[in-house]
Amino acid sequence: MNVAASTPSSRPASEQAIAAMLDAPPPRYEKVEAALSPEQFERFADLYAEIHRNAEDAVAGRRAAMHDLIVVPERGSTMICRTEYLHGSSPELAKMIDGIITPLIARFVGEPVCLFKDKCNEKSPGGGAFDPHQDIEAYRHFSGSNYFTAMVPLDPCTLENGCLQVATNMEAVIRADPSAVEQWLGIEPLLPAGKGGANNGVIDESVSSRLDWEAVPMARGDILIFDSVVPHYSEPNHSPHSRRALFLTYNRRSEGDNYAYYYKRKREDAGNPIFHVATPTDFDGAKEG
Ligand SMILES: O=C(O)CCC(=O)C(=O)O
Ligand SMILES: [Fe+2]
Repeated sequence: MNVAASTPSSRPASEQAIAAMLDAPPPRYEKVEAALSPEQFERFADLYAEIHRNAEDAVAGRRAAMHDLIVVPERGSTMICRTEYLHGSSPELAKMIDGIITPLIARFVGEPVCLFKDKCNEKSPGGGAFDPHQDIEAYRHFSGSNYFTAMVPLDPCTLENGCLQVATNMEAVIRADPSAVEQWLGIEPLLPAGKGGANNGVIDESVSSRLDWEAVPMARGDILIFDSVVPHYSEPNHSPHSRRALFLTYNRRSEGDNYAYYYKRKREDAGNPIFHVATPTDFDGAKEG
């Protein structure tokens, strides 16, 4: 991947712009309770159940996955831990995403947005922990300066099954100790993190230990919007049931429509560490993201 030098996020920001951001950080996450009506929630759940059945058939070799759906099984098993390219695979789900999720993200960002990537993390019992990371680590090689994700749980997210935990004090930590930032991507801070291998993208303990974390339990119909800079992690699923959640990630429309390009690059170069950030399954010895 050879596009980093030309991305907007690689241009340096002025010290004043960085100081202004640290003084008045943008809202980096927002939980919208009951964002979906019960009918809308059921429709998302039914459409995803169909995708899941198709993914199971593909893993069992009964048929090819529909429309280039990406299916990631647990290592050494036929259990599915993640599916991707949902919008590209299911016109019905695409309609729901475009009609309901895209306007929510555009309101949060304050301008029109484009879908960048999408997936469902199925988070099986006993597994699925994500170490502390910033999603921008995986996306900064593309043209967006920031990215915004809607987490749409298909099962309630609880402390027991590994709900998301988000950092609440990143800017305060940086103000107290500017050396906590490894690199500025425009005005966005990239924290020091593992490079390559199993810890790729995992925020160094020296910084993550100073972050305060807020657990975000969620009910059916709630949506969590979070940007790609806010550090987050999740614990393993200690419940006996899967914790499925859709993650629909957008960038500002003014920064390009990269969904097709992202998946083209990912399919061509699936072993590249930029696609494997702080995530719980193995792929060619690296983690799969
Ligand atoms: O599924 C989770 O609990 C966290 C997912 C996440 O942070 C990611 O996929 O980047
Ligand atoms: Fe993440």
